[in-house]
Amino acid sequence: MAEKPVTPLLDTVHTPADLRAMPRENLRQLADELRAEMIDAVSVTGGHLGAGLGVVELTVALHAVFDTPHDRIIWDVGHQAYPHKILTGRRDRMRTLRQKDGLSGFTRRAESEYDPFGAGHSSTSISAGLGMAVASDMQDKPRNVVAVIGDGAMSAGMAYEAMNNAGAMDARLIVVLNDNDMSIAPPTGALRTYLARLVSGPVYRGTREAAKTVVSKLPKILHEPARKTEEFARSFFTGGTLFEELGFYYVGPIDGHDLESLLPIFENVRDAETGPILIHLVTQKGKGYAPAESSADKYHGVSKFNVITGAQSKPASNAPSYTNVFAETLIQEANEDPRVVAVTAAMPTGTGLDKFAEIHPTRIFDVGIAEQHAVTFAAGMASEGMKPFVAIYSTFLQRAYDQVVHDVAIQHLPVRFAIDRAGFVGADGPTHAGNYDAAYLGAIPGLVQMAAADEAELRHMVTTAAAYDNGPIAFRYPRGDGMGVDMPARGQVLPIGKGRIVRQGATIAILSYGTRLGEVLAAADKLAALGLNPTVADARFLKPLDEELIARLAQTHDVLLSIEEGSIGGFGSHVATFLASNGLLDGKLRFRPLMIPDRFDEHASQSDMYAAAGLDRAGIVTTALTTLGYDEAAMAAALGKTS
Ligand SMILES: Cc1ncc(C[n+]2csc(CCOP(=O)(O)OP(=O)(O)O)c2C)c(N)n1
Repeated sequence: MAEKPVTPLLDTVHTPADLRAMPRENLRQLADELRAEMIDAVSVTGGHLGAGLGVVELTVALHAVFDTPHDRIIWDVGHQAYPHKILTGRRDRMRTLRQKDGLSGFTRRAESEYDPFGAGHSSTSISAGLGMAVASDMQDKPRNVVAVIGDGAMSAGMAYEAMNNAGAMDARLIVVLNDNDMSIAPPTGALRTYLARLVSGPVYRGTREAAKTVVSKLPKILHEPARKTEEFARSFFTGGTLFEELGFYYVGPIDGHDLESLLPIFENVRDAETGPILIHLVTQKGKGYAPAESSADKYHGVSKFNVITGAQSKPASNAPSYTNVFAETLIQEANEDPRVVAVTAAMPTGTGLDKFAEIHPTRIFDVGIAEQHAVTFAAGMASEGMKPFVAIYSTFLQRAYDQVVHDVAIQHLPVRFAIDRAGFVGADGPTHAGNYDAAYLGAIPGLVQMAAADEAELRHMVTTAAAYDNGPIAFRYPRGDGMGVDMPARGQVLPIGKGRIVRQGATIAILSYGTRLGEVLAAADKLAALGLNPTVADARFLKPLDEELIARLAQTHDVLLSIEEGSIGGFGSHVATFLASNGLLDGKLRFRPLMIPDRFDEHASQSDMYAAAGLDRAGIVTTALTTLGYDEAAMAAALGKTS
């Protein structure tokens, strides 16, 4: 007789309550199925893989022991939450991850009641968890709050601000330190060494006998079951002094893939009446998937891939990425000037500085996830005559705003800001949007701001920044590949505050700031086919504005459009202020700024986002024609002629 097919356990888990009803001995198999499901889903969508693989057992154990969603689990960054999504009613949508209208790649309050706090940027979980724990106390709604934070995220100041606060309070907060000895790249810094020392201590290797000797040392405050749990006892043997000094009970280090350890420890911690507790788990990023385990970045972020071979698909492009052009040009500058140094906040690969490190290993500083420190550290170097380039994504530089103002700009220190991933970032969604840098930096006096129209311009801007010593200078460039333009062998120093005319026409002028220039030129072709031949200019600088150029465009055209890949408050706002303040809007000129709409855009492809924002060629043509006074019928007739 044929054997009855066995239903996978994962198929029976619709919510964590189903998992809690399961016999404990089934959880190992459930974890294996969860891991396989996650690999399969991410192979279809791409996304964050390694971090999620490393927390499969942790995710199962947390949902098995804690009463979610009443108990709160906060995933720091949120990129490791895919297994959590699968177990919390989102399995059927996993293959929509990071796509338009699909699941977010991070935790998100609007997406599920099991996501009590959204994230994307790192090191916020302990603060949020402490706030929740205090709120439940004040509202007399007892619940457990668990913050899961990685060793990489633990390098950020905010985590210590939160621990310092929590340790002095009696709040019932459980922090799980997920120590996989990886950030995106291998972590750097003294904390890493400290954690490694804890992990290599006698207890982690340790014997049952050693554990037993410390049972008597357990704090009385713990409930009786905890005293009997050998795993719990072991933890106190090792120490974890740093965390204890900060007022936490320290439990660990513990094998984070061993469900038989995790389950009783979480139970004990759940039932113990202590103040804040930190559980130190040792896990492996990419666990259980050979291609991930053996790769250098443990498959932190992947494109679609073949599950059998692990080979990732990359869209073909002949143009170099902006990131590579930045890195290559910075290497050229550093070859000639020993004062050029580079700073990254835990993103050596993402910023291209890993290439710089190959050539100039002593002149790159990976400071960990510590954007604030990165900026002030660079300010310190600049104050001593070095030429620091701080390469940070637009979204992460938000963290260091005060440092840019207070430590760099007020002191006129020549720190160079290389702002990568400026503009729409696509699949990462609103937490990672690079929309705001032009606006937030534009408010700062004396900070020179440039945006590259293409990869050749980026090369010139890196060279310009290297040569500029009069104060801070920033240049922004987008995610992705360049336009495929001819690359100059070496960058040229651009005149500060000067734009350029790219195409001379009449009636309509389009003033572009940054990489929308390509679309502007395509729109100009389309308008030319209608008998309108617009002037196209590349502003290059937001600050100082090329006032002479803008005044000329305003005085010699009927319509002036500005365009940028940034929010309100950015380039268009500066142009509008200049025009209005100088009476240039008092006559016949019609001015329209094109920018990213004032809303948080959900994740989608970059091209969908341009279209939705009206920043593609069709959107530019439509704005130009409506501003000229075309009504819908006239526009349809005109566009019909060209299509
Ligand atoms: C403020 C901030 N800077 C940089 C990043 C980019 N980033 C995302 S995950 C990550 C590494 C996190 O390492 P860890 O906390 O150890 O988690 P793991 O991926 O190893 O599980 C970094 C640097 C971020 N999300 N937030």
